[in-house]
Formats: sequence, structure tokens, C-alpha cells
Amino acid sequence: MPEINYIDVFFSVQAFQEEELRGKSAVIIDVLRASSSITTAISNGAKKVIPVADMSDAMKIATTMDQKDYLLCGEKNGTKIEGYHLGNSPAEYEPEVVKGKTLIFNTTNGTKAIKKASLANEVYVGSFLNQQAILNALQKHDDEIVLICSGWQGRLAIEDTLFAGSLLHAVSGGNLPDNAKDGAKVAFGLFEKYGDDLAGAISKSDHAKRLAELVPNSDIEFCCKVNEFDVLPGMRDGILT
Ligand code: 3SL
Repeated sequence: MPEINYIDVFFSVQAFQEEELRGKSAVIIDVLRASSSITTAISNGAKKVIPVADMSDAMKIATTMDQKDYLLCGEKNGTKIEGYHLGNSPAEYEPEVVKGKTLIFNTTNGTKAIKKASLANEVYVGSFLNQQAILNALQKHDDEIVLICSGWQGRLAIEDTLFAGSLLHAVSGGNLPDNAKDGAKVAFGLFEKYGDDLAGAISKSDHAKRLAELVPNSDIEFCCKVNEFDVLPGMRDGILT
């Protein structure tokens, strides 16, 4: 496990440059909802997930594949993209839908964060759903770790920050030392304030309010479940398995 002063937290996709991740490992967090959906999909048997930054990249990849092998997945501003097979609700990623399929995944913030982290030593996709699997993976690291909260279009998202705080709380045994990085202190402090009622805090978040008109409330409730899946989505050559 890296020393706590080797764990930093970035609060949006725009908060870092690709080069900053060289020599470090990264956990990409988009609790509502990309990292929760990707975690669900891989746990339910998807063969691989290819994160893309935009619709044209998604189409380029799709045209190289047999139609029966892939699903176009994702959202723009919370809504399923026209012509795509699936949106960005974890509930859509059921075993009978995703088993054996390659998912070409395109979301507003989450998949952009994953792609932007490609220079990191290891890239994991984390959410409350696979918290323990992420903690187990971090234990094997001695390189610097960056917890990358995808946020929303450059802004901090409370749900992502809470998950980063939850990891820091577990790693530090609930006692963050003074030499922790500023980002770690902020995330840890937020978790100390709201960690006893994650679902309550997240349901009042800006992004939950944005999603309220667009998706069922069960999406938010599901994304707040802790350790629902024992799966560790990790990236190799731009592909998550
Ligand atoms: O921004 C993203 O990547 C999405 O997860 C946002 S949404 O929850 O699907 O609106």
C-alpha cells in the first residue's frame, strides 16, 4: 500500500494533464453513473469495455467490428444517444444483454477521464459497487496513486468525492495523517461528514438533481450500494476487462 502522502485526489477530468499520470496509477471514479455501469457490465460478463471520448471515435471502432459482437453504449447529458443499443443506467447491463459482448462506451465525463488516464501505470475503474476490489488492488501498489473524480464538465461532484474519501478513510484506518495531500484531506473530510448517509447525501447532489427528470431514482440508489460486485475493471492498451 502506498504511503498516504502518495495518494492524491483530482476533482474533474480537466484538473490534470495526461503527462502528470506517468509513473503513477489511477482509479477513475464516476459514481453517477459511468464507473458504476462499467463495473456492473464487467461483473455481468461483458467481454471488454472500450472507453471512447466521443461519438465519432465510437463509430470508427464499431465499423471495424462484426455487428453481433458489440454494443454501442452511453449517454450525452444523461440521455441515451440516438441509435445506441444501451444508455448509461447500470440496470441496462444485465447478464443476458452484455455476456460476451464488447461494449463501446461513450459518456459525458467518465469515459473521457478513463481515456485521459492512459499514460498511468495501471488504470482501474472504481465505484461504491466494487470498493473492496479497489482497496485490495491498491494494497499491492507502491507507486503513487491518483483518485480521479470525473466530476461534471470541470466541476466537482460530491458523489465522486465521497467515494474517494471512502477509499482514503479505509486506507488510513479512519485517521488521515497531517502529511496527506490537500485533495485527500478534502475528500476525507467530506466522507467524515456524509459517510454515514451516503445515499442521502448523494440523492441531494447536483448530478442527482440533474438526473431526476431523466432516469429512475433506482439508478441513484443502486450506485450507492457498497461492495455489490467483486470485480476490478482494469485497462490494458485502451481496453477495460
Ligand atoms: O458524465 C458521465 O460520464 C455520466 O456518467 C453522466 S450520467 O450519469 O450518465 O448523466
